[in-house]
Amino acid sequence: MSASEDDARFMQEAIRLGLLHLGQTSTNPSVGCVVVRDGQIVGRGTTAVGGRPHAEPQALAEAGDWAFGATAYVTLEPCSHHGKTPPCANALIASGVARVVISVTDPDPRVSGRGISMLRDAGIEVEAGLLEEEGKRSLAAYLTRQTKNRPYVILKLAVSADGMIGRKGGGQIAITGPLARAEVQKLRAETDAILVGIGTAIADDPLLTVRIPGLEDRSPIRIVLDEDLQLPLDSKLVSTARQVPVIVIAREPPRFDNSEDKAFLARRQALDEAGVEVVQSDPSRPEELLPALASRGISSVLVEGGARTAKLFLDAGYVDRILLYQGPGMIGQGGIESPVTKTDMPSGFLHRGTSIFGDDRLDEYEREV
Ligand code: AOF
Ligand code: ZN
Repeated sequence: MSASEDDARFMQEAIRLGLLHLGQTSTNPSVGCVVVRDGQIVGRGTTAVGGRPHAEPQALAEAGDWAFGATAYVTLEPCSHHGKTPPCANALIASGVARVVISVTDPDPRVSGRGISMLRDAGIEVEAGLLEEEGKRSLAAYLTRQTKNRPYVILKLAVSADGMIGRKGGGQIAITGPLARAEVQKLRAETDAILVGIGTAIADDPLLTVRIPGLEDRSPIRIVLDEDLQLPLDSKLVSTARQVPVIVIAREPPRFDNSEDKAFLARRQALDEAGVEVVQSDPSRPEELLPALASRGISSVLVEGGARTAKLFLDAGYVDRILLYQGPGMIGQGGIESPVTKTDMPSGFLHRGTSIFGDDRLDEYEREV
């Protein structure tokens, strides 16, 4: 195997390690690192759950003395700043590694190129940009928040064979089977927040948590776009708000003193008392809402329903990835048409692949960058 094939293979492993804590590292990206000496992996690291320690010191600690003269593969440029932990560039220098291979340079203004110069100044050979496209995909949430001041938006839709996402006026119907549903829960576990519109919250009364055994503590924040605060106090979302946070995005509190306004304020207080956080931001303006979520440290949002909410984000051009699940059943008369189907995809999306989950299929699309 040639040196560059080896490099690619080890970077692939670093990317795989980085993906392990996706959605679990708060505002920090989930970075992967491997330390390789004489063709053998001697240390592995993933940014810890919560964001610290970073990946490199963990991989170096595992490598111990074997790090001397070794090559470190990192998915993101090692940090150069004294944040809550000392700079990873210093840790690499102190370990005696001879070479550092990086996939993606860090847009964080505290780093952006300084990590690389620190390593080079210390006489370490540095290469950047290996498997950059894959690296960027693994860090997409972090990179989007850093460079666009908004979270990375994933739109998930489950459509019937005749292109419907549900039935008008009717609660939850199973469009996909248990395997596809488990896959969606895994995706929730890797995302910072799930978002639905009030229509879906009322019609389906969803829980929007992760129930996969072993991943139960990985439920993301749940967000409801609810202009008039119609979310029922006895809904599953509200009754579990103290276990898994719920944020309701509502219109400005009223300024007049009529009965309608008093009712709005009373609903707000009741939600507040139930542990739901009410955030004021126009729910029909994703251009305001998304930066507000980014400033709370939310780097990725999974939009799970319904048609109106999906269209809102699609029309505003904020959807980065579409996951289109298709079940075998038909809904027919009275169905709610999906805003997106395989044959009617908004322009600018590239088909990334198809997977099969039992009787269902998943097509993934990504915005062209
Ligand atoms: C690395 N390795 O594993 C990660 C890095 O808040 P702090 O002090 O932890 O710093 C967060 C910043 O550190 C973040 O914005 C990004 O620039 C970098 N993340 N860097 O060397 C890692 N997760
Ligand atoms: Zn670091």
